[in-house]
Formats: sequence, structure tokens, C-alpha cells
Amino acid sequence: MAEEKKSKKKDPKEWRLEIDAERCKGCAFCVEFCPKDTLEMSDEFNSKGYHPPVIARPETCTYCDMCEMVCPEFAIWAASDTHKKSTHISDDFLRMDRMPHIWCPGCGIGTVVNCLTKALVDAGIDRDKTQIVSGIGCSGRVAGYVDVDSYHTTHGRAVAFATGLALADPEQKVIVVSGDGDLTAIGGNHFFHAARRNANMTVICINNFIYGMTGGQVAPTTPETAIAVTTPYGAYDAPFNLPFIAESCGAEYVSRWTTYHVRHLQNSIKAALGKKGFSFVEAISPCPTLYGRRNKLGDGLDSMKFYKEAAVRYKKKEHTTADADISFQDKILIGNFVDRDDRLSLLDAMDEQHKAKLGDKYAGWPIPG
Ligand SMILES: Cc1ncc(C[n+]2csc(CCOP(=O)(O)OP(=O)(O)O)c2C)c(N)n1
Ligand code: SF4
Ligand code: SF4
Repeated sequence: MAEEKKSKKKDPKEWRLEIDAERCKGCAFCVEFCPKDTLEMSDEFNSKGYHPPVIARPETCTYCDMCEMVCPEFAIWAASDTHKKSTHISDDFLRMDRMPHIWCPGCGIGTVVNCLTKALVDAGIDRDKTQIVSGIGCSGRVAGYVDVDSYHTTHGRAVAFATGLALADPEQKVIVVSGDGDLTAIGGNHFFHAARRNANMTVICINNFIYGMTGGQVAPTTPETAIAVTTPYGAYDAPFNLPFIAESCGAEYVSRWTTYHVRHLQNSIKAALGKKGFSFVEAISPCPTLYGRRNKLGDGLDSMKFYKEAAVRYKKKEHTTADADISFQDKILIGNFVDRDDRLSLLDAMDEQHKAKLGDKYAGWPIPG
């Protein structure tokens, strides 16, 4: 991965790791993910009762940023006086006065936020031209925490709201961050039609297979036989295969990764942000509190380890998005499934049609003045 190769060149004399032990919720993602075994969980407690990590072997650290990317609490980062970096990458994009966030220890939503933040930086997107829209749910809280123009809208309506934003100001990069329930149950129709219309937005769906915020009800993504509060004997409805739906409806870009695959997720979000029409990135993410616990899957870290084992890389010659369906605790097809340029975005299609029909009478969109 180019990003990792580049970051490995960081001069250890210029960099150091910093940990905000008070922000930590003790999920151990950073310790587990560190490729150099630099970190250890300490025996000490912070004031909230969590064990933070310590830098046990600083000499081994290559400042690859992996701990910074995976930490859902934004609690550990590589700092450098030479390179004028002293805070977590997501700090600049978050309303830090609203921290600590509501997400549980080991929840993957914060990790997805890091991937989004990094992707925004990598893509060089002007934050004054970035709009982030969410509906309701734990994932829906993202819009309330990010420090760009953001909208915490009603349940299921994020895509509808985003369509309006995108049409009103074509200069804006409109991003929807949504839970699987929000996007595909109550919000399903908006999702399908925005993909069909190739509406100008990037949709990031944080799929934890459950309605988290409301107590763990079955979702359209819950795998058959998985336990939810409304299916105590196991889910029995066939779940949606989101990449398949997005592709079938006409999305320009479709990918799926998990919160274990932070670099890929970051790169996919960056690629998605580069598309003009409808781009869709699914991020499979742990909900240890309401999906993991009820299904005896352990904590967030156990889910992350499972994602590593269960992931099967998409190969164009072998797979289609029809193979991206998910069964309970079974393989998860991951990869960049669709990247096409043969459709006009909603804005361009509207423009072309109006130009063709109205000729010189058409003043262009948005209407000047
Ligand atoms: C009209 C309406 N119906 C139902 C709800 C209750 N509700 C809030 S969030 C939510 C589910 C969210 O699940 P998901 O989108 O998967 O997000 P998660 O919490 O898992 O991140 C529901 C049903 C609501 N707020 N508004
Ligand atoms: S990843 Fe973050 S929250 Fe989890 S143990 Fe490390 S510092 Fe703490
Ligand atoms: S309930 Fe689940 S999705 Fe919501 S914050 Fe907790 S772990 Fe995350």
C-alpha cells in the first residue's frame, strides 16, 4: 500500500507517539493493530475506569499511523515538531467540545470517521465546500460531531436531504454517513433512487448488522439466524446485499471494506469522493454492545479479528457483487467492486436535457443570480 510505504519513511528522530489516556476507552485496537508491537495495555486505570495503552517499546515505532487510524476515540497519534503535527488527524475535523462521543468502547464508528478524515485530507477537498449529512442512529451522530457544514437530519432522510443540497449548490461535495438501518430500511427508497439517478454524492454506510441506537432491533442487513432483540430465536429474513443493490441501481462507484481494513477504506473513500455521481462505500463495523454481545461474538476487538479472518478479496474474474451477500459469521467479500464513468450524474443529466430542450433559453444550472 502506497500510503504505508510512504509513512514508513518517517524519520523516528523527528516523530514521537502521543497518547491522551483520558480519551481512551480501552478497546485495545491500537495494541493489536500495531505492526511493530510498540504498544501494550497498561494495568493503570484512567478516570473513566478504562485501561489505556502505554508506549512499551518506543524504539520499534515506525510512525506508520496505524494506531491513529484505528483508535475510535482519537486518543493516540504520531506528533512531530519538525512537521508541525501535534494532534490527531481527526481533531481538526471534529467539534472537540462535544467529546467524549457517545459511541461504546470497541465501536467501529470512530474508526470510520478517521478513514473519512484521512480521505478528505488526501483528496484535498476544501472543507468549506464539504457538506456531511446523517440521519438518526449511532452512525447518524457523525454529522453532529464533524466540524464542517453538517446536518443531522431525520431518520432515513439523509439521502433525500443530500440530494437537495447537491442540486442547490453543485460546487459542494456532499457526503452522507449513515447506519445500515437508517439507509436501507426507512431510507431504502431514497438510497435506491439516488443510485438510479446517479445523484451527486458519496454515501458511506456503516453496517453493523443491527439497529444500534434503539436497542438492537433486527435490520435489513442482519444475517439470517443472528439474534436481535426483535428476533430472539434468530433472524429469518434474507438480508440485503448492499454492494449488489448499489450496483444494480446504477451507482458509479461501489466498494466494501471493514474497520479492520482501514487503509483500504480510506483509499476507497478517497476514490469515491473523486466521483461526480453516486458513489457508495460500505464499512462493516463492530457493534459490540448490541450485536456482538447478544450473538456472543465478544468485544469490538474480537469482531475486528473476525473481519481479518472472514475477509475474501474481490477478484474481478471470479466474483460479482452478487457474491457479496453476507451469512452469519461467514466470509465477507471486500474490495472495490464498481468504478464506472459511463453515466451522467444527476446534475449533468438535468443540464443536458434542459439544454437540448430549451437551447439558448436555458440559462444554465444553478440559475444565475
Ligand atoms: C421516524 C423514526 N422512526 C424510528 C426512529 C427510531 N430510530 C432511531 S435510530 C434507529 C435505527 C438506527 O439504526 P442504524 O441506522 O443501523 O444505526 P446504528 O445505530 O446501528 O449506527 C431507529 C429505528 C426514529 N428516530 N425516527
Ligand atoms: S485504540 Fe484508542 S481507545 Fe482503544 S486502547 Fe488504543 S488508545 Fe485506547
Ligand atoms: S450501540 Fe453499537 S453502534 Fe451504537 S455506539 Fe454502541 S457499539 Fe456503536
